[in-house]
Amino acid sequence: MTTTFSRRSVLALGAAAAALPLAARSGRAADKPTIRLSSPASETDQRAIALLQKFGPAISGFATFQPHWNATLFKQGTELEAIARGNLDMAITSAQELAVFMPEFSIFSAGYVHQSAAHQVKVFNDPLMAPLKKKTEDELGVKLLTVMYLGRRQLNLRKPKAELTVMKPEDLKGVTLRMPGTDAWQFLGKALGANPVPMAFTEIYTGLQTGAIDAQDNPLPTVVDAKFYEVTKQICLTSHLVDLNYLAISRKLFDSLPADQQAALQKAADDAADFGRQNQLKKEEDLVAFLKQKGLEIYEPDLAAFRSHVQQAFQKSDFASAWPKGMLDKINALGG
Ligand code: KDO
Repeated sequence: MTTTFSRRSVLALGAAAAALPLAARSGRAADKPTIRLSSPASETDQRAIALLQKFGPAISGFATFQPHWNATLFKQGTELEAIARGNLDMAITSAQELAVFMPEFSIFSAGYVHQSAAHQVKVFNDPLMAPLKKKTEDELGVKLLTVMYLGRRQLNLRKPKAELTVMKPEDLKGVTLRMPGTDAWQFLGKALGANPVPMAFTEIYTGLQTGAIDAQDNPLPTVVDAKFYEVTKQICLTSHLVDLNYLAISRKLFDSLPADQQAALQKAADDAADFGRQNQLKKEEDLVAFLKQKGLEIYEPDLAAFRSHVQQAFQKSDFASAWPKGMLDKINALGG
């Protein structure tokens, strides 16, 4: 079951939570706060490893990092609301979840916009992001610390290639493709040519195993980490979204820290993101061979057909009308 929440209710909560004294919000000891993060990712995901090995130790002098993986603390898609309410301190959020409150973030859910991990970093650090970051802080009470590389999303299907070969969007007609629950995600699934259905990340394995869904679209490192290769037969390398997450923190918590601790926490976030990015990029290279050894058929479709189909769908969509004028051109210019 995918949980969503109304924009208005959470924005109102954001203002309320910002008024609460920090200790009351988190129940933390006044001296060394415990910073709780909730994520649907597993503890062996490269983003988790990076936070455990780099972020936690780097802030341990002044805060205790307490991550909760596999959506065990908050369901996927409810973390931003939890931070806005003052019930959670950090999350690994996404442009698609932010787009629920600020439609302009949907520009990063449009297929084939970001070209690479390096492009993501350039865009996140470019002045074009300033209004989006400010709006996220002002309206949600959430500070976007840094951009994390999730990987290139690929089509991962239950059926073997002999039964279903996906070369162009038309081949996905009638294929039930699980996508995360927000509108922007569902639209991407539709833009690919499939029949998108909402399902929480933690339910994908069973969905593939039982046939409730025909396919999912996570990057190769996730296919391995979540063992989706055990219940699927092929991967069609659409690379339809060079996907990212944002490491997010309660603005109230961040602002409560003295300047030196704010700087240390920011550096810890950036260092962890860099560490995770390099490891995730290496895994993406290495895992094609691993997955072929596991018996999966891996092939490239007609990328031009997918790119034009997806880009045209987004350009004509209501999402595009929410994108700040000229922003797509600026993003493209940063891609080189
Ligand atoms: C997913 O649900 O497919 C997704 O990849 C969406 C991402 O934004 C992120 O939430 C991710 O799941 C989780 O971190 C699990 O890897």
